[in-house]
Amino acid sequence: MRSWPASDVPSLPDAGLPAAIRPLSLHDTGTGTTRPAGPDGAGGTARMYVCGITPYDATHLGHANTYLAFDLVNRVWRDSGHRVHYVQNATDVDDPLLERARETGEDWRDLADREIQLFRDDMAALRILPPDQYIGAVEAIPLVIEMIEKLRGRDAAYEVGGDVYFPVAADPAFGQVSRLTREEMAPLFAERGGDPDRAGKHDPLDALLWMARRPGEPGWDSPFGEGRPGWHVECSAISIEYLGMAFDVEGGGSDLAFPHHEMGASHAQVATGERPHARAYVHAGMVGLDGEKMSKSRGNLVFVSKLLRDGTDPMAIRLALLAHHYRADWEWTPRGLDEAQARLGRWRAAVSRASGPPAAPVAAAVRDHLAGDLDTPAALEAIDAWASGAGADEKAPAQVRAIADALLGVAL
Ligand code: 5CA
Ligand code: ZN
Repeated sequence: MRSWPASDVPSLPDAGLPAAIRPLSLHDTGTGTTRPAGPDGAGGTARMYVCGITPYDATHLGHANTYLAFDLVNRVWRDSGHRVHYVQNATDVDDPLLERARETGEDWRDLADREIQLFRDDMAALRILPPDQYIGAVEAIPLVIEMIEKLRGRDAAYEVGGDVYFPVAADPAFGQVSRLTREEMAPLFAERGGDPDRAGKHDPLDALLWMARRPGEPGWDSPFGEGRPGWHVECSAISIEYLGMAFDVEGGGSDLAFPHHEMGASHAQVATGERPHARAYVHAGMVGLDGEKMSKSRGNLVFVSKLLRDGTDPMAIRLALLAHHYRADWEWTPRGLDEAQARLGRWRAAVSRASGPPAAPVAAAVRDHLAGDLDTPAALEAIDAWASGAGADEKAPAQVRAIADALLGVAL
């Protein structure tokens, strides 16, 4: 599918600032530790897969927060001299999308196309850098079929009433992404799209790979009958097709650690006989509203497109999100947006001055904070401190503008 337009990323050395030194460290759910993420050594291409939307409703601030976290990963890697190979999917055929289309009487394809376009527009407005490959589940069906064939060849697929399942027992490393006990897995599996009670499964946690066509639903031909892909195998197949195994970061919100990233890793590891699927599994916190996680199914949403339509500056939205650490769970409030708007005003006024305090220490501080698991609240404070100080450096305002743009994606 088409991706979305990229905003320019200034080079800080071109702006007269020194090159970055400290490599990026990120918190990896798979080990529970914060450790270096990205290619070993200088240069080299960093490889990242981030799970995309299920396009049955507009982008809300929770989505925006998650994509923003991985946009920072992208920017910090680039600033360190890496090229970044970034892949994202869109789950453009799945139960919730088909359900919504049924409810409203719209064709599921039209619904998906419209919401994906809205998502592209929102991402471009928020200056979130686009993936190099933006791949829909429907266009990935041949890859999914190929992967299920590989799993079948390794005795890691079985049939229940025409549907095909993955036996979690096939992967000795199962559980190593989320590090949950089976007791902890069971309720999450049921809550997040799994079917633990389906009769005939070998293990309640076994995951659906291929769903035989249901009446009134779309289906595609395959060696295991007409049907459509399961959810986890979609991301598993797309990620290894475009990035290979052992790519640097697989990302998403914390609700994807289990079962989604766990199952995707097991599918990939069993299908290829290699491991790991990703070198780090990185998860952003959940943004809530009125005491509950913002979610399409709960309907407690603040849409990016609505804020933009109402005249909110997209850079204020970006700053409101950056004011929280990406791994924190937090609540969206109108006050947070007002504070971000005020901060944006202060920063804009400061970079419009004829001079200011030197920018090199600001670059060092912002880089340092971001390199340590994306500590954006501290990075924002470093720019606040510069903006509230006075100085005679005439190059500094343009340099701080470049720092905010390159590292934080905030256009001043
Ligand atoms: N299509 C799948 C991934 S393959 C999916 O989870 N789609 S989604 O539209 O439900 O979510 C897209 C991304 O936004 C996921 O990474 C999810 O973890 C994240 N997300 C969803 N709700 C929130 C929220 N309230 N706060 C933060 N991130 C969220
Ligand atoms: Zn995914």
